Amino acid sequence: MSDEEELEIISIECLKMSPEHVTPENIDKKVNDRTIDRTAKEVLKKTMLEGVETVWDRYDKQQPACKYCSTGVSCQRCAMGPCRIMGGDRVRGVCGADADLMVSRNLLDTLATGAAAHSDHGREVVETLLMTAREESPSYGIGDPVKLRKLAKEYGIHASLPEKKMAESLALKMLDEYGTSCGVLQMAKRVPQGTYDMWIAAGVLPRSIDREIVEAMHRVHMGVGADYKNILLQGIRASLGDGWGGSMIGTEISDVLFGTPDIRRGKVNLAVLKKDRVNISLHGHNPILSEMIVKAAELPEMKERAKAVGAAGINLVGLCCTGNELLMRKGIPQAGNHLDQELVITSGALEMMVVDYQCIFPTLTNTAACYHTKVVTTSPKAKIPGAKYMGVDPANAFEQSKRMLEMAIDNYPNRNKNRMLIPEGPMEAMVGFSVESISAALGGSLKPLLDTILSGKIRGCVGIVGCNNPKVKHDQGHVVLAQELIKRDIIVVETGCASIACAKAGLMLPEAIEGAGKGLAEVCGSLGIPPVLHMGSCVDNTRILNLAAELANLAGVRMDQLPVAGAAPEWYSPKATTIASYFVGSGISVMLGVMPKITGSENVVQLLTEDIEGPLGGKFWVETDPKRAAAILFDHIEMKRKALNI
Ligand code: BF8
Repeated sequence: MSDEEELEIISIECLKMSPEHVTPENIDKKVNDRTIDRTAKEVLKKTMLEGVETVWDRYDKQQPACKYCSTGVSCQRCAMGPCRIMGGDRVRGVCGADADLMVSRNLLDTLATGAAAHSDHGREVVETLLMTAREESPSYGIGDPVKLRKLAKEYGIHASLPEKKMAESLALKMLDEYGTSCGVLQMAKRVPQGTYDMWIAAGVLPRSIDREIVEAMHRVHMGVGADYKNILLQGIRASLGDGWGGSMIGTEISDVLFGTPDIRRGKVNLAVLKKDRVNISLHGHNPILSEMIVKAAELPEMKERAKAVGAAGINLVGLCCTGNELLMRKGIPQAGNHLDQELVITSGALEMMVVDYQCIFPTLTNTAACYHTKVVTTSPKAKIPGAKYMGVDPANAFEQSKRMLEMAIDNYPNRNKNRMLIPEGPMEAMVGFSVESISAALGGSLKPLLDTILSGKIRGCVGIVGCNNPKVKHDQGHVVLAQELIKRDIIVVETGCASIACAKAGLMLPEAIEGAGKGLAEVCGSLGIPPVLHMGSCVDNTRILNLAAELANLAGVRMDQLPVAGAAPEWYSPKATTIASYFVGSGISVMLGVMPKITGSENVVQLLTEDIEGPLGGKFWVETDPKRAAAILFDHIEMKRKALNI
């Protein structure tokens, strides 16, 4: 396969909305209905005036949504169908599947998709470690040798091995966990014994990472099983295999390669784009490439080249989870979250968007075709018509990064300054809250955090995670929920697009304690930290798992006994479904702000919102109003406190 090609570049057109789409009378209302982000509003208004289509327009065009698909009672799995459950005498598909079976199989499919996406990302990270250890990828190194040694010890690797040998051995042992030969995931043993025992009793202890995903895909085949409960338990098992396996490997080994994040300051929102610089956005998920682009942008020859085309330099900005990885480790500015990705282009100020995979709109090249922006895809898994494909692997990543930067710089003179709008005023945020940096800030242990929870100054902790979804006003679900929780003395930890939303809203500054309750404000004030902590990208939800596991181990309780919960107010992706399920499977109940496609089966709803709590300790709630969601989460935390007598 060629590592470089242009794909159907001439057929890509700028997608336009019809001129009646907006009028001077309705435009401000439309913009205000779509987002709460000040900088996104400015650029969105310009975009709408220019008639360039965005995700919100496509969402509107899809309404009304199909009621069978929305409730999970349509099935596309085999050639006897497609089928729908329509009521009356049409309550089974051609094969005989009823609503419970259709809904549970569809959900298992989604959970397996999410687990596959995250875990495959983790595999690429650990393969990079293997190549680095074998000196096959000279641009990479060991960024955190302490973490390498700690993980090596956990995996039973001898401490006397030289660093590269140790890294090779660790990488091979982790890669083995993707297959089936070990039959157990090492990092799953980080949970308290009581939680581990619950997994065994419920039959959800993951045996390997890939195996659970493959078995899930086996089970969604027609005629394999007809018991919705048994089908959904496999969804939990595959999700746990991702959370305590594939995703956790992604986080831990990214730290080994690039360094474990430290607390630092960064800037967020669309105002991080710069008028006089070559703007390049790094979008997607895996830090393997973006770290090399950051390194290449430091080269004097790149700075000289930028000057030669009249630019003051190169301005790298992050988007989505790649952006979170770079913000946490390097302080690279973060331009925005999921629903900002088109706006970065429609600002008219972006020379290049480099993407790897996941959460990348397939129409980004259409958006780019309305401006001068070049889109570069880099993974053989993720080619997009109209983008330039420049295949990247750990051996060539640095060289390819240099070539991408040169192309972006050479594109700077093509910018039409008359069509450019960069909002003023980036927001500052304090970021980099890994478990290690939190522990270091507390003097080397999480015990002080546990003590403040036990004393009641902090009532508990909620992880707000996940995406944006045009069904929810952009960022509002995250921001309002976080504000309501900190008011109630609940500390909030965040990842993914949720963390970007709250950073943009100023909740990740120490001054945000002004909106917090007295106890939380006192604790965060004394430490000089915000009440809402940025813990990283979506794979970094495993940092939240580790935080909870360490607190539970310190307190001597199971995970489900902790006064903690999760929330995904604006989730859209299969990965978010998997994350929510590994939280629930780990005993941490989760609040969803968007209804999953399950309401076609009362039994599935009953299982996920009530019955699952018995064997696993966690369950789901769905509440679209973030204020009501905060009240439910607070009650849950108080109930957990009462049960612990604290
Ligand atoms: O993995 S939060 S929209 S960018 S899926 Fe995607 Fe959702 Fe954002 Fe990162 Ni996570």
